[in-house]
Amino acid sequence: MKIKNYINGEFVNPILDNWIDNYNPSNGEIYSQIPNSSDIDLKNAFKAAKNAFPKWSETTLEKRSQILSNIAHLITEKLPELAAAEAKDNGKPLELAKSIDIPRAAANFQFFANAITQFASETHDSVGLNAINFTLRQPIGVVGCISPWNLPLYLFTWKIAPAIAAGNCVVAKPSEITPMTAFLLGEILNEAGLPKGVLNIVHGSGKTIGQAIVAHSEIKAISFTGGTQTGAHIAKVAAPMFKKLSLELGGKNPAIIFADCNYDEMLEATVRSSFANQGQICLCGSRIFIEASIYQKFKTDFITAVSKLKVGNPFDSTSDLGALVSKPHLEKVRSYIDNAAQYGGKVIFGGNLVSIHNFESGYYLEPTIIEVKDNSCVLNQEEIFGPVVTIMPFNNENEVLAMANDSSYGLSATLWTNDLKKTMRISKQIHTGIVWVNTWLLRDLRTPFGGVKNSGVGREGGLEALRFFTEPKNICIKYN
Ligand code: TXE
Repeated sequence: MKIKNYINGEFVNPILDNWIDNYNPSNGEIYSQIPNSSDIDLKNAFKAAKNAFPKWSETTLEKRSQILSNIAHLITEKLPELAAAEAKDNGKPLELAKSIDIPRAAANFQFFANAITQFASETHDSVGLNAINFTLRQPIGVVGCISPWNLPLYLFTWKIAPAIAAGNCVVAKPSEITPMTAFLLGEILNEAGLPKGVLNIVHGSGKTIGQAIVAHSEIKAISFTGGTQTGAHIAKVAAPMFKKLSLELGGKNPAIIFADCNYDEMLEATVRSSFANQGQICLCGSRIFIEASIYQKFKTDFITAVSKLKVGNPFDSTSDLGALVSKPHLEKVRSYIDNAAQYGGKVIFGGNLVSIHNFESGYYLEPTIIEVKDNSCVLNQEEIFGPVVTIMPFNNENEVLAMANDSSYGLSATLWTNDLKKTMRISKQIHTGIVWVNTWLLRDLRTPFGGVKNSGVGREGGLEALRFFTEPKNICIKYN
């Protein structure tokens, strides 16, 4: 099967007829091909977007909102088909795709369908000067959206929905590792009545078509989610052109567990925050710090709980963990486990490949717990991005705060305590963009989302996303 580019509302082959193999991680087989798009394909996609912009940017908010709502409804209608495609393409459990990925993709469109009707701008009355200022929030024009493989449709739509809601036209590129649901979205866009050219989807490798989108002189804003190194490279290319940039990058998120927390809730959530989606979520808590007085108990209970997780083929409804996304990624994750001792860690649970009956060539790995002694070790400093967490004890609040902040990343933190003062002190002092207290991954789409330090720049979510995808213009009128 061949996936096609979606340009100007039509499905087209790459002009140079170059293709990339697409793997099914659950069994290691090539099951489709995707366009290895070139500059020529980008030229066509850009042209379609540019042509569509004057009309789309002047389309009423009600009409835009209606179309986004249509898209949301169609995604919901086609949930079984989209979830199955996501599980096959990514390796994640089908149940997870059904309950999280696809519903969230629909929610992204529905949220911004509503949000755009409430997006207002400011006026400033220059009292005593007989002048009034008002600020327009105008769409930027053609913008670029580049998304990763861990939550394919979920993150792709998280960018696209606010971009088009705000009146922009888009050239978007999903990850070449998980292109399928973005491809299926094209059909939905047509059915929903999105005018031709408003959203164009080009497939291919980051180094060619991704790079070309970022380097395109007339694509004025880039929203990117992916690895920190790629983000740094994108910033380097885009900065001299003064593009607007929103970069959502990696994380090495601390989970801080105090003895005074609600223990059972914490344990259940910590298992999820460690291993959901095979640990391939930028928000997973991968450095777990436990107050010394409950460390031994936690260690025993955590191992017991994790040992109950089932690694299995993604289509088996009893699988808690599916396959990792690709062979190179599996190898990257394994190299941390294999070198754990050298890095000062001790694997206390898991660490082995798993062979699944009838899916023997898939990329399966046990959920893995490594005990470490020092937060400065490689295992606590580098993003592993797989089903691997570290645990270590701490003695007091200052010590754990210092360790939590001793990281080049700053995306999110999870805090488990029932002490309100401690909650406030730590939440204010921790260097992350997001803090969850007594919960994990509870998302309200109105809230700002993003990180500090090497976790990126800019915020998406709610009005922040609409601000990113618009350019403020102040108009000052003098009257006498
Ligand atoms: O991501 P890439 P990779 C982390 C995780 C993972 C590491 C590398 O640690 O192991 O990043 O993953 C496109 N110009 N995260 O290499 O390459 C690429 O085609 C423009 C965290 O798979 O950053 C894809 O569409 N685009 C993360 C997207 O960037 C380029 C999720 C992301 O891929 C490009 C994924 C270029 N030069 C990985 N090079 C998170 N924050 O959730 C690549 N791309």
